[in-house]
Amino acid sequence: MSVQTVDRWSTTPAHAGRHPHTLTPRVRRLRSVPTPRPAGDLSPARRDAAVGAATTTVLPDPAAVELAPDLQRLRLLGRSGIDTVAAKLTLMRGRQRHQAAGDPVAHVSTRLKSVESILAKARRKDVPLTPDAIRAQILDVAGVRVVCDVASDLYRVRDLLLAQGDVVLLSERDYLARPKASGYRALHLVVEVPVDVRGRREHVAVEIQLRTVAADAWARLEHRLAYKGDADLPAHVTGSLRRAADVSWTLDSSLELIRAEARTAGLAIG
Ligand code: 0O2
Repeated sequence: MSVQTVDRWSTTPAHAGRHPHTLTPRVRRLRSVPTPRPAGDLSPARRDAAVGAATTTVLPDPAAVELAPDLQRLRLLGRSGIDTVAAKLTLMRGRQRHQAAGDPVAHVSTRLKSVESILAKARRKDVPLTPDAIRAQILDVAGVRVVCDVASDLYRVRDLLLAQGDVVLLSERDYLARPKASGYRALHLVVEVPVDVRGRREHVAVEIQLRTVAADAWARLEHRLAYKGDADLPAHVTGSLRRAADVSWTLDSSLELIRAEARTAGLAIG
């Protein structure tokens, strides 16, 4: 999984090949920005060069530098939370296969928010820039995305996960029952799971996004193109995205119907 400036969802384990305390490249750069010498110490030629360079230097984000150790600790907890949820999903899928109920999950991916992303979200939501406030209010530092073939399986996975006593539901948003204006459909849960870090038990929030394969394909494209309004999309592209959201819902409904018909006909689905 990438933990660089741009957050990415990935099917590889959250901790692959990284030391847990490693800073993101951006924060490492921020911390290594040299303190400028006062311009008065320099020769006139060097002073001119320094002034020119100073106008192009990107100043470090003081909050990122100040909060980096706490946010890295939050990310470390988040990584453990992701591992815990991923392990529970693996166990649950194995049980379902064993009970011949069929694995409800097509694939799983995970994402850990970068320090920059956590801070950006805290600022956007007016969360005070303190470690406690960020931990209490930014609940999607750790993300697990579960993609299923059919919509009813999203609820089945939710129920099976929550049936495990130590998975506590903090909140649920059903964008399947009430799609977003963009056409986005998914079931979002924020759960709390216990993790043991250096002999201490902690409870960590993990956001679980459950989507169908069709809704996931749509959302990944829409996220790159339009989500959060970073780009002004031409009206015909926005229109096509809207229509594609409807088509993906039609596909999901058809797949659901086929599965119900197969069950009624006593066909094994596997
Ligand atoms: P990432 O890296 O994909 O996780 P906010 O996070 O402020 O946008 P909120 O209220 O915290 O919103 O949570 P919400 O809207 O329930 O879910 C946010 C996440 O759901 C986003 O995460 C997206 O992954 C996804 N999402 C929500 N709405 C849309 C949408 O309209 N289109 C698409 N493609 N995805 C959506 P992040 O943080 O954007 O990034």
